[in-house]
Amino acid sequence: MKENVFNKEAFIEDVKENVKNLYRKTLDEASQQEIFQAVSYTVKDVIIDDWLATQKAFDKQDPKMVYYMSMEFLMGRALGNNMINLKMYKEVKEALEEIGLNLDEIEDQEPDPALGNGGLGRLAACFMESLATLGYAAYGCGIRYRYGMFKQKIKDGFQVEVPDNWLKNGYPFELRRPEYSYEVKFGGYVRAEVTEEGKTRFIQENYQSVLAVPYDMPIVGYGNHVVDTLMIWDAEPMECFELDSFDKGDYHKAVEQENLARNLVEVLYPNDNHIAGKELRLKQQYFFVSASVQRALARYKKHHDDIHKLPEKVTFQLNDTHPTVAVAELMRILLDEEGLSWDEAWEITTKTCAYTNHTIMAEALEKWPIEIFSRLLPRIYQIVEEINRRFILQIQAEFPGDNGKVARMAIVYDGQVKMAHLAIAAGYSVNGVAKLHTEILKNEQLHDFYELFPQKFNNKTNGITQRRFLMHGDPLLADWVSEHIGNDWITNLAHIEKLAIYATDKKAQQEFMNIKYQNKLRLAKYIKEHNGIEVDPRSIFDVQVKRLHEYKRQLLNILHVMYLYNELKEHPDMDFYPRTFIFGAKAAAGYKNAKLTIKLINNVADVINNDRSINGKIKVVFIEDYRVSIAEWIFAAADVSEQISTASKEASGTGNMKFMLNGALTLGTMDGANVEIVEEVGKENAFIFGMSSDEVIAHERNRDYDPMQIFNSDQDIRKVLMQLINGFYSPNDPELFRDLYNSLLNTQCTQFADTYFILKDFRSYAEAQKRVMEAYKDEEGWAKSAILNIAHAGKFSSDRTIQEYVDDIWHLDKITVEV
Ligand code: F55
Repeated sequence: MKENVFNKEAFIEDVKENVKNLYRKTLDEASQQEIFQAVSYTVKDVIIDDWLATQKAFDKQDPKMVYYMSMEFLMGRALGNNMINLKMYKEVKEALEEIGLNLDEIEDQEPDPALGNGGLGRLAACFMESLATLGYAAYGCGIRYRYGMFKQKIKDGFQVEVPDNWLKNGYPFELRRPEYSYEVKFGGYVRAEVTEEGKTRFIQENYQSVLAVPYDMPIVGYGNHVVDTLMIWDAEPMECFELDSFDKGDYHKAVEQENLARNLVEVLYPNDNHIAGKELRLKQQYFFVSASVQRALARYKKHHDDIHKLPEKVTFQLNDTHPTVAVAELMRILLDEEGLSWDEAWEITTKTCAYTNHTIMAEALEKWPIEIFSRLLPRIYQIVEEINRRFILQIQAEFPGDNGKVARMAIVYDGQVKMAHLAIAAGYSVNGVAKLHTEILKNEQLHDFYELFPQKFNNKTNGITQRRFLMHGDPLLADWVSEHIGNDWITNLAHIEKLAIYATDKKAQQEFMNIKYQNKLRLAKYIKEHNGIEVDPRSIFDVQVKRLHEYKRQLLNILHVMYLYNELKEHPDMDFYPRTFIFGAKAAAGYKNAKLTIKLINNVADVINNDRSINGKIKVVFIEDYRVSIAEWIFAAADVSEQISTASKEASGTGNMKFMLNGALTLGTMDGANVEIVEEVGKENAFIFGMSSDEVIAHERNRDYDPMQIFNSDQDIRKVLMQLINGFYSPNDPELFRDLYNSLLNTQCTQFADTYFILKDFRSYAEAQKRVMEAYKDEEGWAKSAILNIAHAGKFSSDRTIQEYVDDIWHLDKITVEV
């Protein structure tokens, strides 16, 4: 295999050419944004050859491929990671430096493509990168939202949402592919027609349609010349040819159709773990799913003539229920367009689709009112009804006389279409995203389905890509790791275990702490520039960054900060190690308590940061617009990783893994993948607290938890809670935080108070925080634990996760790309 031999001069020449052709400028006249574009096009030139070669390899080697269907791909910036995976990052950095350009500054010009909310979307991005790196043929299928996740501004402590116009300067790493466009139909009605052979055909009529046009983005594998493809669909108006034949002169309909195309992909719904149930969202789902399934089948048929063998070459992985309508769309195409019988079509569909569950939160389970579903997708609804009819027969045959089962398991019930039930009935695999999560699915939430289909259920613990979250985000640490154990870890993270022998090596400990200090300086500088707050890089950086959600309990964290501050004011000479509490989080735009928690964090920050009497011992920082690019720096700078969700609620978490890989210690509950992190690194190298998931589930079942008892018996907690409603942190509006207080202590209705057990876990959390402080004072002990965390992070590579998907679910063939 030919290695990419990097030629500095040629690269720089190419950049200059691009600046000239794109902007009619010389390099020194060009802006940083223009230089970013020019460098990106130069890098894209390199990628294109591998991309072509990969497609050739697909054609020749005919591997089985996965279509990873996801409403969200939270890719983060591409330029830096593409260069890393092309193994040219350092060379380009040097070459640019020689002509007076700074690569960090250039990378900083790229908008973060934020076509996702949080964990689920970022997981999809990590999976694509691992698929390419491991040499598997994969397509990511998603939506090219005109506006991604909103940008967050903090004004007077409140979150303000600003549209994310990520395409405004043009995005250099995408390729429009109009030749692969497909029509997608909505609405109208279904007419049944009997053919000459006596078969019934179903024809959708009087529908509106849009043209789905794909944009391809390259997914570059690490050092293997494999370039997979993320295809994201844009919606364009149809060229009205349908109107010519059918509704000639229907001006109104033409306008409607055009509006449909315009609105369809306008914006990503900014909710995580919560369903808004909007009709437009169902349209988005069917739109990208229909187009993707059509493209997948067209590709298959180009190379194969027996549609019955589709499952030998194609698998559709459904990232949560959002793309589950794929099941019915595949059935529709097989029945109505390929002319197969129901049994043939079902046989193929149930060997092709597999489903991943990402949450047990009830409010995140997708259900569509029949009225909306059947009006928008009339033919798809008929098919879902028939799947449901047969599924109910199966339930009744398996559990005769148990009507509860039908009520709980039916796909269409109570006026609603239940997407998870459809995904499980039709999928050949159902997986959770961490061991504990999968157990809860089997034993609690999906227990009925587990009894019916035990063989479908399996676990795939999430992972993250070390190429982005160590090599790119933390280059000092990455180089240090390589100096000690070589660089096998880059493509096989299990090898990072070899670092363990350095955990007790004094020199290594010093070097590690020094690297952490450099990363803290980098973040402190950013905080000074963006927040105007001085933070001490020698203080403990205690970090909670993730979406804002009540179950993630940012409120527990900030209440504890309020408590610590009270303690410090009361006992100024108490034993205390300086702490910097760092938060970053976006709240869904309509989520009141989440937004109020952001305001609380900012108000607490204001009071504490400006109280000179505590000598800067506590600082609180809320980082505005938390996103992938700044996340990379935050993980690198963290000492403590806050993973404090109510046990049983966080399906996995992936931030926890990114912190671990960067040598931060976990302060967390036994929830999600924290359980497996502790299993790998040992309880003594983490700070675990709080109720177990079994305890939480038992309290929920028995409804026997009363936060008022805790309020009445614990005066420190009482003092903190009173500060929420006595104006201590909001003198001009003492009632401001009343809703947060009520969420913890609703005096009218104690049963619905503190649903996330914040007061219940408070003492145990505070005690764990004390252990953190004690541990940090012992610098050598801390460094040892941190190094052991890195050394035991091997399991949490998304390469490992993907290999498990391949072995147990997808059964893909590896490809090799010759260049
Ligand atoms: C987005 C939209 C809807 Cl409608 C529902 C959920 C989401 C979403 O973003 N969910 C999400 O991020 N779930 C997370 O998935 C991660 C990857 O598996 C898990 O690590 C995490 O625990 C889970 O909350």
